[in-house]
Amino acid sequence: MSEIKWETAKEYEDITYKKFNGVARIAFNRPNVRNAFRPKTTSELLDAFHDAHEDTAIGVVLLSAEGPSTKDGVWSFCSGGDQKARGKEGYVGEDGYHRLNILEVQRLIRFMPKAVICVVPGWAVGGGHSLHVVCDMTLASKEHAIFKQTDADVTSFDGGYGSAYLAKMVGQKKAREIFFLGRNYSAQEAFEMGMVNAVVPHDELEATAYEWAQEVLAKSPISIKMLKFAMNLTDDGMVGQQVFAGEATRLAYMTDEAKEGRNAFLEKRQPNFEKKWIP
Ligand code: S0N
Repeated sequence: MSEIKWETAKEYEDITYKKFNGVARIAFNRPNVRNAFRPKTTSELLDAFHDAHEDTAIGVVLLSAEGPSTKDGVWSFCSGGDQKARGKEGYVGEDGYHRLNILEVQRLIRFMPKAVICVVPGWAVGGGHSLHVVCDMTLASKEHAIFKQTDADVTSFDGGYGSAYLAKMVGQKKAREIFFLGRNYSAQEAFEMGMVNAVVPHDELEATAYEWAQEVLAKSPISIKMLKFAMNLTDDGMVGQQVFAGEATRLAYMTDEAKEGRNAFLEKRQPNFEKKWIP
């Protein structure tokens, strides 16, 4: 495997954003608060994910974290919503308004037509745990990753993908245990539950994530996109159908039939579809 030479794509305060060789790496960068997210963090995540979404040179996104904490050397992926940014009405931004924009980040990950791999170097807690759930695949540090749900401890709970989709992933009983008891789970335990794809020695985590990304990049982009949307569809209801069907329409545009429909309208004539009802 050739050397990874990340190049900064854009400077932010709460995250880092780099790209190299078809891969974008978006990483939390508040390690001294276990990478908790505040509204500024989520706004930056939205901006970076939008960029990765639009960049046709990017096929895979790694969602990771910088670290460890300079205070105590502890590694974290993300500890969820910043409890210091929580006001009476929720997580309050610098403009004084409360926001729930981590859910928009989740939706971007979910509907992005590219694979998103979550790279968990340490604590994945609360809303940080939910982010790993919504990513397409998760790789976890063997030594440092710990999975934990504290939502019910702090009355800041994810009733969407973080819980309901987790239950689809690990089963109803296990998901309820995770949320109702709030225990710590090691990378190996998370792997055995089916919510982690691989447990990787910490020193090899980043390189392994990059290798997985390169494997995905070698596949057909349309297939990856359609497979992701197909697997989302059954859990996403009409929105899942809309996302999948949008891609079907895009593919239909490429047929002679679609060109005839467009041309007939522009030329003010009846379309001639040649009536081939191909089964
Ligand atoms: C992560 C934990 C388990 C780590 O424990 P450890 O290693 O003992 O470290 P600590 O000493 O506790 O922490 C070190 C320093 O980091 C600060 N810190 C840690 N987590 C947070 C945090 N989430 N917010 C603010 N600060 C944090 C500590 O204060 C400490 O700082 P210093 O050194 O100054 O004392 C442990 O830290 C832990 O349990 N953390 C809290 C985890 C938590 O409860 N998170 C919130 C859970 N809820 C959500 O995330 C909801 C997500 C959400 O936003 C949402 C969901 C659904 C719908 C809408 C929304 C929405 O957007 O509102």
